[in-house]
Amino acid sequence: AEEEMAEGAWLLRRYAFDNAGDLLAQIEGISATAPFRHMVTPGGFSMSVGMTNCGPFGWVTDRKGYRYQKTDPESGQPWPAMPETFLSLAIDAAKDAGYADFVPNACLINRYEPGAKMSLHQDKDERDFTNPIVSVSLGLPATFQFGGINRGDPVRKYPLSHGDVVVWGGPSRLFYHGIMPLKEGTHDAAGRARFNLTFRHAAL
Ligand code: MD3
Ligand code: FE
Repeated sequence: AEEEMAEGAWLLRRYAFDNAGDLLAQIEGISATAPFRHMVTPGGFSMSVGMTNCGPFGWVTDRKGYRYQKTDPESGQPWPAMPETFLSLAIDAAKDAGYADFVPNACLINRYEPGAKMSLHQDKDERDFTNPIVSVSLGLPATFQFGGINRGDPVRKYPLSHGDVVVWGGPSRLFYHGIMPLKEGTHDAAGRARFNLTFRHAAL
């Protein structure tokens, strides 16, 4: 079942459902090497979402700004490798949504515990906005907010559940989006958390 949420944005419901157990086990392995941490924004606020990365590049924020880098600032080591299952899932989903040449080189892993949220923002730290972003939701459900190209555009809400995949390309690539505070709950496979993988092409 697929739905076009906006021009270029495809919601592939339950696309990753059968791989979810494997993806969660890989997240556990990655976070044993590169633990989830609450990064600080340039404005000095600690994010409520815990984050880590895998792949050649990782997204980080600190007082100096938002950027992609090859090493984990906590350890100075390269980020853990991107598992083959992550890479093939992202490539397959992008292809099914009409983006045939997408090969991600960065995977940000977000961990939401009840109460955690992500305020309305645009993803514009990448170099080439012709590449889509692929996102995979796992664990507890969340309410996703999806606006438009301007901050003041009307916002629609979508539930995102365990195994849902969204491919964001075309005009939607720069649309404002966010996640409402996670509701309390326990998921059978993921526990008291929601995980989101975002696959991107970070640098040329
Ligand atoms: C729409 N993450 O990491 S995934 C992020 O659920 C982020 O953790 C949210 O926004 C999360 O930047 C939302 C859905 C998503 C990801 C990237 C997008 C939606 C997007 C890029 C452009 C437009
Ligand atoms: Fe985002």
